[in-house]
Amino acid sequence: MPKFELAPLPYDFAALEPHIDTQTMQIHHGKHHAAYVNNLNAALEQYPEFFEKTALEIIKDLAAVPEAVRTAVRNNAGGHVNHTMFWSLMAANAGGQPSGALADAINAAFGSFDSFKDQFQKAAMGRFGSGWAWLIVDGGALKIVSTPNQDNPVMDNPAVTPILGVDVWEHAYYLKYQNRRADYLAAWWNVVNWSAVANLYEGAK
Ligand code: MN3
Repeated sequence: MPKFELAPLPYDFAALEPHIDTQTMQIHHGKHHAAYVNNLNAALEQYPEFFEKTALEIIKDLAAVPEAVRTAVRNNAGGHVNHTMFWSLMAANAGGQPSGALADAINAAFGSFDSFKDQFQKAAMGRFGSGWAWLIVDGGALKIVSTPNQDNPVMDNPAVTPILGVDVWEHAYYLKYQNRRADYLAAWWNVVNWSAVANLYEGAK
């Protein structure tokens, strides 16, 4: 069975400058994400039947994972899913605002795009320690949630679909922003790839 693999970053390490710096992207992808993939493969070595599943399928049904490796799989399959998604949700020359059905849904759910940004940023700032903030589709409705560690909203409810997520682990921002998570988040909006978010939204509806 093929093991899990680290896909190349879908753009140059410098593509998100000056908002996300090159060295952070190199270490975040080449060291942190790579470690999640390697640790996931190591955890599942004795249970190769799980290599027939996708990482997303695995984290949607962690109860099926043997207890001896369940925490390692939760953390590392979660890390693999979360980071693979995170890279795809950023791009060079991105940012701005969503359009079309996604913009309409955000306005309907949160009042306005600016109000959505405020609420999303609050969720990201309010996550104590390491974790993520997410925009998810839950039963057709848009909701903002946050998770600790490398947890993903599908671990609690496999029926939801995350369509946007931001990594608020210090490894995502410390080299450039040190302890200033708010500054990182303010810059991060400039690299959000709204067309990728809209595609996930269309698929989730
Ligand atoms: Mn990370």
